[in-house]
Amino acid sequence: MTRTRVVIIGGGPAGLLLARQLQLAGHESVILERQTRDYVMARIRAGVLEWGTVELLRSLGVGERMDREGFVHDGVGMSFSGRQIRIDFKALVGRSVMVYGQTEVTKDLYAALDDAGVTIVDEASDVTPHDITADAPFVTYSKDGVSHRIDCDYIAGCDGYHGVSRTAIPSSVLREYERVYPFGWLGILSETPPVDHELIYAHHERGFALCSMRHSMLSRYYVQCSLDDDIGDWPDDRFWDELRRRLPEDAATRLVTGPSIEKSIAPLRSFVAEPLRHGRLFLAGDAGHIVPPTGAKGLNLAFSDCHYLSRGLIDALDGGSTTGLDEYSSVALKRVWQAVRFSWWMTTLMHRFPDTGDFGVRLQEAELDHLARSESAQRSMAENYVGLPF
Ligand code: FAS
Ligand code: PHB
Repeated sequence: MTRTRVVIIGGGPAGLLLARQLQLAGHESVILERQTRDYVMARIRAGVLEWGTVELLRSLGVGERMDREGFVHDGVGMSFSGRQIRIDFKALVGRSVMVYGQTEVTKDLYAALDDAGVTIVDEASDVTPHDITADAPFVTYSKDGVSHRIDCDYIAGCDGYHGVSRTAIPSSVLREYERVYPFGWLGILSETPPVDHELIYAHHERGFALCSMRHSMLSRYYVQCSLDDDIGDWPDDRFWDELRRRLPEDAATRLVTGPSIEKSIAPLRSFVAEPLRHGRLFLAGDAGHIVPPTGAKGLNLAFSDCHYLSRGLIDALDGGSTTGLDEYSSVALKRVWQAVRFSWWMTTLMHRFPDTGDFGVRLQEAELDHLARSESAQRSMAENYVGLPF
């Protein structure tokens, strides 16, 4: 293919969703993905879908397996100082979240795009956007040692934090806002029953822990760890012991352990690039922003970006207004910063920082005590966690 309407760089959730939105509106796109399909499918990442994301996936005809195999959660547990409270999303804001792994969403999107015959080039290397401020941009790439060029109307940079798209925006134009956290998350996947029917976010003097799940016999757990740690420092027994120590007693007693089938350490950062547009190049998802996973926002933000970007692209490709594209960056960033704030709030509330100190711990405990007592504080957390309106 030498010409298409939109070249999408990156075949992760953002790129796949955008291609689906364009395809259903009758517009052609091409996805250029650096990795193999198996590699992309094997990545274990997010686990919680905001309700807006659930409704968006359903509207795009890719929600059927999610509705069959996902778990609707009406609340979440927060443990601290040996006690556990429940934030009841359903009662507080009338909405829930869906526990359904990003891996599964990715599989569902790939299946729908393959069925529709959308062009996805896997193992595309040296993907490079060109003439992004001209009216006729194009993208070059190599595949199996052969160089290719695709002319297009627009380029969507959906290639994640380490992608090429953001670097195509001149440093004189791009402004970056960043906060790097002094710890990481060590995550494991185990074929064991989850410790509870809902997620538990645990604040503990030894550090943060999170109990999540993928289904009734597949649990996902995280403990805060040092950035100096590597996987070799955390044999399974050490992980399970540490997780137990950070959980409330009843949960620790219920915990069913087993061999890890996946283990990884992820660094935590808050990052936003502005603007999310330069000429005919648009950034969506992790290519434009990163949030610490504490608020379960990263994947969901990628989808709200695509919600805004697809509307702008479809209007423009239909020969209509470019207002949606002209407003994309400011509209998307308004929601991005709300998610950045909430993810920062959850992270600073629940983790032990090197400089937290005794005063800082008392502040965290006071904030958690306020959350336990105040319905308005719980409502604020609930409306952010289930997802602010698109
Ligand atoms: P992605 O990074 O998912 O996809 C980008 C795609 O572009 C990749 O497939 C990559 O191979 C491809 N690409 C990169 N450079 C390219 C190039 N030059 N040419 C072509 N293709 C290129 N979010 C949560 O909400 N909860 C979590 O628990 C959570 N855990 C995470 C754990 C880890 C280790 C990481 C890295 C992220 C995690 N996230 C989590 C965030 C994550 O889910 C992202 O928000 C989500 O994947 C964003 O999707 P995309 O924007 O599509 O970016
Ligand atoms: C997960 O299940 O992987 C998960 C859930 C909630 C988070 C982060 C990760 O905040």
